[in-house]
Amino acid sequence: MRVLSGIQPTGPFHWGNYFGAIRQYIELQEVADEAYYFIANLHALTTVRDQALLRQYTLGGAIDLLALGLNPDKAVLFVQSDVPEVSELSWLLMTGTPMGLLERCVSYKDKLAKGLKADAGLFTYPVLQAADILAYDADVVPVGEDQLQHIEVCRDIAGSFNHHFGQTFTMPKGKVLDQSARVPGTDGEKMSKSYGNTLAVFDDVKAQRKQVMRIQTDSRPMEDPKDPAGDVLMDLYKLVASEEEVADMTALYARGGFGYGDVKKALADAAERYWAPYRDARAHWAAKPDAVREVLAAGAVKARAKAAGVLRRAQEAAGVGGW
Ligand code: AQP
Repeated sequence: MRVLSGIQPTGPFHWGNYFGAIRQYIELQEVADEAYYFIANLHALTTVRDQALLRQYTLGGAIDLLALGLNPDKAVLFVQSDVPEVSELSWLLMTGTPMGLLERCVSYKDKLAKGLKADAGLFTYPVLQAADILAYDADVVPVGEDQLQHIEVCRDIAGSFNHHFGQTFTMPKGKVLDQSARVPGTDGEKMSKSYGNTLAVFDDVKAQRKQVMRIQTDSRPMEDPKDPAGDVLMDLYKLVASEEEVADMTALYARGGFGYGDVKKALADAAERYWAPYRDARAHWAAKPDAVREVLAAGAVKARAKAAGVLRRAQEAAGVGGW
C-alpha cells in the first residue's frame, strides 16, 4: 500500500486537521509500504498572499507534523513546491479536465458563497491535487470528509487519461475516519481555517481555554437532561477525553442539572491533558529549525525521484515525451 496526503500551510493546524487527517498519517506510516506527506504550499498560495507568512507557515507546518508524531524514518515528509514535476503533470491533466467537473466542486462553490474571491488557482485546485496524488502512484489518501469529492475528481481525471492514452495512473481511494470525518468548529459548522471557528492544536493553554469558552451552545434550561448526540461540546469532548470520562459525561447529559459552562471547563481540562505532550514535542522541534529543513530536503529528494518517473510515464503516454 502506498499512502499520500497533503496539508495546506494556511495557518495553525486545528483539531479538524489533526483528528480528520494527521492522526491517520501517523497510524498509516506504521503499516504502509511507502508513505508520502507534504506541506501544500502551492495550494496555500490561493489564500496566503504574504511571502514571509507563507514561509513561516510552511516550516511551522513541518514542525507541527513532526511534533504530532510523523516519523521521517517511516514516511517521506516534503514541501509541495520542491517537486516541480507535479506542476508539469498538473498541466497534462488540466488539458483533459472538463470545466463542468470543476464547477461542481463543493469547496469551490462554498468559498464563493462565503464571499471569498475566486481566482483560476482556486478553481483548478482539484487538478493540482489530482497531480499531487497521481505523481506518487498513491493508492490510499487519508483525508477528512470534505476532501472526498476532490478524490473522486482525481479518480475521474485519472480514469479518463487512462482511457484515452492507455493505463498510466494508479487509481487512488480516499480514507476517512468514521468518528472524526467532519470535526465541528466553535459555531457547529465544519471546523475550517477560513471560517474563523477553529480550535488550534498548538495554542497555549490560556488561548485554547478562551476558544473553548466561545463554543456556541443551545439555550436549554439547566435542569433539563440533554441529548449528547450531535452536541458540539460532546463531539469535541469525545476526541480528547478518556473513555471513562466520556461515559461519565454521557451520564451527566442524561441526568441534566448542569450548565454548559461545566462541560466547557471539562473539555478545556481534557484538551490541556491531551495536547501537553505534543506541545513539549513541538518546543523540541521548534528549537531545531535546521534539522527540520534537513528532513524536508531529504524528503524532497525521495519524492522527486518518484514523481519524475511517473511524469515521464504520463508524458510518453500523451505523446509529449519519447519522440
Ligand atoms: N473540520 C474537519 N474535520 C475533519 N477533517 C478536516 N480537515 C480539515 N478540516 C477538517 C482535513 O484536514 C486535511 C488538511 O486540509 P487542508 O489542507 O485542505 O486544510 P484546510 O482546507 O486548510 O482545512 P480548512 O481549515 O478547512 O481550510 P480552508 O478553510 O482553507 O479550506 C484534509 O484532509 C482535510 O479534509
